[in-house]
Amino acid sequence: MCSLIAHVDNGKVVRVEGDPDHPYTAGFACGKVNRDADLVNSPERVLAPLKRSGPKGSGQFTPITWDEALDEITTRWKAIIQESGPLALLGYAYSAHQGLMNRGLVSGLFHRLGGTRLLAGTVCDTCCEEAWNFTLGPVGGADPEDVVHSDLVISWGADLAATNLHFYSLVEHAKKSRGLPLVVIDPRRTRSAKNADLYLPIRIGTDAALALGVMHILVRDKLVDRDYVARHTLGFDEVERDILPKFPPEKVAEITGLPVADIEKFASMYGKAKAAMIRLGEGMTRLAAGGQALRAVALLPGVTGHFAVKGGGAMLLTAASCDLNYAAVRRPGGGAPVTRTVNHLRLGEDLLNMKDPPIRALFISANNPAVTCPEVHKVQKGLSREDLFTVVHDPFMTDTAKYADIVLPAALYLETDDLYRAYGAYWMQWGPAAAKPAGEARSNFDVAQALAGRMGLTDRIFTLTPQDAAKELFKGATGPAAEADPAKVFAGESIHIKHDWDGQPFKTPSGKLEFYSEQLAKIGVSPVPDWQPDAIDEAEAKKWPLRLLTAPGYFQAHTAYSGVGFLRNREGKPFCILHPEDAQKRGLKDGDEVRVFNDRGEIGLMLKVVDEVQPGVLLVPGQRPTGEALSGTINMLCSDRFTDIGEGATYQSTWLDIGPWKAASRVAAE
Ligand SMILES: Nc1nc2c(c(=O)[nH]1)N[C@H]1C(S)=C(S)[C@@H](COP(=O)(O)OP(=O)(O)OC[C@H]3O[C@@H](n4cnc5c(=O)[nH]c(N)nc54)[C@H](O)[C@@H]3O)O[C@H]1N2
Ligand SMILES: Nc1nc2c(c(=O)[nH]1)N[C@H]1C(S)=C(S)[C@@H](COP(=O)(O)OP(=O)(O)OC[C@H]3O[C@@H](n4cnc5c(=O)[nH]c(N)nc54)[C@H](O)[C@@H]3O)O[C@H]1N2
Ligand SMILES: [Mo]
Repeated sequence: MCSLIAHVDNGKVVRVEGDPDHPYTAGFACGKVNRDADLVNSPERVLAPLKRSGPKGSGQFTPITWDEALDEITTRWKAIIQESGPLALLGYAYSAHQGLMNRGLVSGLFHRLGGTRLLAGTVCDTCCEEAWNFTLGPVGGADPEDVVHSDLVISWGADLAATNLHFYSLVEHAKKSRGLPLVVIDPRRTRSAKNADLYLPIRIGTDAALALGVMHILVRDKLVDRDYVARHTLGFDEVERDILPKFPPEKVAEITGLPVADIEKFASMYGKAKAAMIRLGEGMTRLAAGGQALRAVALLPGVTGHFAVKGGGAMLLTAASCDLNYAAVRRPGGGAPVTRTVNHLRLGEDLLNMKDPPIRALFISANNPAVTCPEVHKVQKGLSREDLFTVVHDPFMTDTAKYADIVLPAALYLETDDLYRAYGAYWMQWGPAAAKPAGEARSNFDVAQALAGRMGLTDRIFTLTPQDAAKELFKGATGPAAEADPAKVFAGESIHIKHDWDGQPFKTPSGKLEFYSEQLAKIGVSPVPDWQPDAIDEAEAKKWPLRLLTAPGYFQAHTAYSGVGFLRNREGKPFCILHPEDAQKRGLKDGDEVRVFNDRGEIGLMLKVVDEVQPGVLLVPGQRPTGEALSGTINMLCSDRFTDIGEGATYQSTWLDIGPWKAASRVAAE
């Protein structure tokens, strides 16, 4: 998360830039955030509350006042609670507003109402996060700014140029000034890969095999730090004895599709480095065995002892090391009321099939599941239920909002006061509103408080200003976050929140890096890292010739920037990327309109033919709204199956095929 400066003229945000005085943001922002003035001022924003006036999904609405909207919502909720109990309510709120108040208090509202609880984040990072927690415990990884001390950087399934520009810029600088080598491991030849000293175009879903193959070579070549292993890790002996013999270089080459020479080269670079930093991305975990992949890679610095060295180790996320008293906002009233859960990625399934009681009232905030959730056909069907009362709070008329009974206009982050703590770096900062909300838009925080008041909730948190509410987070905070001086924070100072560095800490049950995890054994997952083909994946692969690769768009992050015409055009009409060999086989060429299909349905996209991916892979960057594509959206083809760890999304366990678009229209016409 970046530290930004918003320039304001006459009450209007006219320009947004990276703060030049911030050590990590260093005066620049990415291509998307640079356009955030266009986002707040977008002519496409919803400016007043709306009530549905046509069939669900039609997008026909008439404006109403806030009082009418809030009264209708709370009257309906009270009636539903009376008839079916609070479990008939679901607050489906996510992270588009990264502020701790505007994200947290919406959850706090539904917690306090005793609604069905959302297991949030399974669409994104629960698989990688839980796999990390089983391995290192709930702690942040290496400080990205310590890369100045690294002698090797590995971008493992992270497209740095797209999603981590500030880290990438430090890497590029070190590359130029002192020849810091960069290794990129990614099925897509990303922008970062083009700049790498070694690029490994790994087969999707085989990262665990590569990591175990590297360990095999480290053992063979006596590059294991036996002292570190003995003192700080648990279970390496078992891995060495039972698992590593299965992964000699030739076998790993067969599994991963990489040449033996490159595997040897990579292992040797890694084993000989003194401070290698692995930047882990989430992409490799969004498939059936994603958790094991993350674990195997995150264990590598334990074999070489790089976890003990400044500039070495691994970094997935950092937020777990910021122990604020989040419960003050997210769980007012304390404890967990009797509840049940809906998994974030199973919205469609649960809207259709949950019983006793069924979900009857749905509040969606800062989330666009009709595009970003797998099994979109099910999501659409669930949202179309006539007996479901849906409220959507969003700055834009999204695909999801079109299904709402009531749409509430949301303020954007530049229009709200909030406290931010980064999740890709160790910084915290207060971000005051730069402008008044557009039209009648109101913030998530504000709406949660208004609804709480009308529902008769009297907890203090629902009456505080955002700043006073944020102060509650520091009461009962622990660790470095507790040392932050709230006075400085609220004066706008950026606070660095990392401990003085003394090697990567581990917060597992053993207090060590767990090659062997008893906790995993208990839930029936292999307690040691391993790679095996997945039976369902293999069956799908026999039916369909192509595997889906999903990666971030450079100018569109999910759908949050689809309200900015400039960025939409820069990204271009929703497209997919196919290797020339696969295109030729099907008589397809660059620029064609194509039909992408599997058992779940078909969508229409533009085709780019480039060798950015290997044969057998179809890359669809980002998730784009249905109105922008030729037809449909990629998640119509993705299943809602869970990952091995963390019940996360498996977008990349999707197989499909591609053909000319005309054929599809002909079939439809017949
Ligand atoms: N520009 C931009 N920035 C974003 C976002 C965006 O959509 N656009 N989204 C934001 C969000 S919500 C998130 S969670 C983060 C995610 O940020 P990242 O973790 O960096 O992104 P991922 O989507 O996980 O994809 C990273 C890379 O993983 C690769 N990958 C896919 N499968 C595999 C595999 O099996 N093995 C390996 N080694 N690599 C694989 C993809 O090709 C891709 O290049 O980014 C955030 N920032
Ligand atoms: N196929 C496939 N699907 C994926 C992924 C993938 O890699 N492949 N990635 C997954 C990942 S990592 C994630 S995180 C999810 C993201 O999925 P979503 O959470 O649905 O993300 P967005 O599409 O950005 O939708 C956020 C919505 O919030 C709105 N918004 C912005 N600011 C505010 C605010 O302050 N308040 C309110 N109320 N609304 C606001 C935006 O207008 C937008 O409509 O998608 C997941 N879906
Ligand atoms: Mo995400």
